[in-house]
Amino acid sequence: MPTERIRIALQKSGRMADDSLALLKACGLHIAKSREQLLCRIKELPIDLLLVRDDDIPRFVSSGICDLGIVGENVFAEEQCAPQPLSARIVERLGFSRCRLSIAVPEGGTIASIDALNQKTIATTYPALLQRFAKDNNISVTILEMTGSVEVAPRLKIADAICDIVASGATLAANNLSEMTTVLSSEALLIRSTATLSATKEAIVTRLLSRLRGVINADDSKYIMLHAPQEHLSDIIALLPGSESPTILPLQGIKDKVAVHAVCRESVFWETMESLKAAGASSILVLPIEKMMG
Ligand code: PRT
Ligand code: ZN
Repeated sequence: MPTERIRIALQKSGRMADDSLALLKACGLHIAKSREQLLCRIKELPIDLLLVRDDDIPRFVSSGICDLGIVGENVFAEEQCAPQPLSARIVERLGFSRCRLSIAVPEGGTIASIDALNQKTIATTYPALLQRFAKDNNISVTILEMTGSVEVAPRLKIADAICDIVASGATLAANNLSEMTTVLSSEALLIRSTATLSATKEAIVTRLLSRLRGVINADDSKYIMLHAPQEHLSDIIALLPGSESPTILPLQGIKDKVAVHAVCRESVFWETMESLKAAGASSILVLPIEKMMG
């Protein structure tokens, strides 16, 4: 009997495609991929990748065509906000493709508050999320549903405001629009179907998730090494951001100093290094961590 394999839905091309593949690669899934292929087989593990449009990913997962999917929170939340939500749930927040769904209004216009949006027309590709926002804010809006180029709607006088994805803000600025409020903060998500998987498939998912969490945690963590005078050791350890008990090692031929090694689970900023130096630390090294487990 052939071994059961799990199938993961990923964006084929677009803003999330490269980062989604890079994350899986960091988990040891090597993809001999030609972008034209719809289905890619992973050699090392019983996993196949289905490369599709991002909009189709939640449905592929909820219907069981795929067991997992990587999709933007904006796309997933819009589906879950619709009258008939899908049978899929979030397994892990992946930290890339960060953006926000925001309401933007013409610069220098008359709409300066959420209340002022009442009875106005708002163009969007996210009608369900916009409707929920209006309800939560006790306003009534006319939703003009568009499939793209939402930012041109106010200039065309077909809408008073827009509700669209913003990342750097450059698109809004180029269209003389200013961001008024955030409807949803978004990042890439790993989602799965709410249906029960076979024990074999569940074991593959568990193994992949453990690797994935290892990569995500490692991304936020740094390995820090420094020399510390014995007399200031406790002050220096207290300055290490988000570290568990550090390793203290003797230094050959030096009695009053030790080497301190620690995994810091938060970013190590220049300010932290300056404070460590001011507290007496020397030879401070901050190294990236590729993978973590346990
Ligand atoms: O072809 P397919 O349907 O798969 O892709 P798509 O064209 O629908 O989506 P794509 O590739 O543009 O984006 C995929 C996902 O990336 C989105 O669903 C978001 O989760 C996330 N993401 C991150 C963004 C952006 N940043 C982004 N800047 N999605 C869209 N934009 C667009 C936005 O619509 C607006 O037009 O970029 C413009 C705003 O960008 P700034 O930097 O000018 O503010
Ligand atoms: Zn899309």
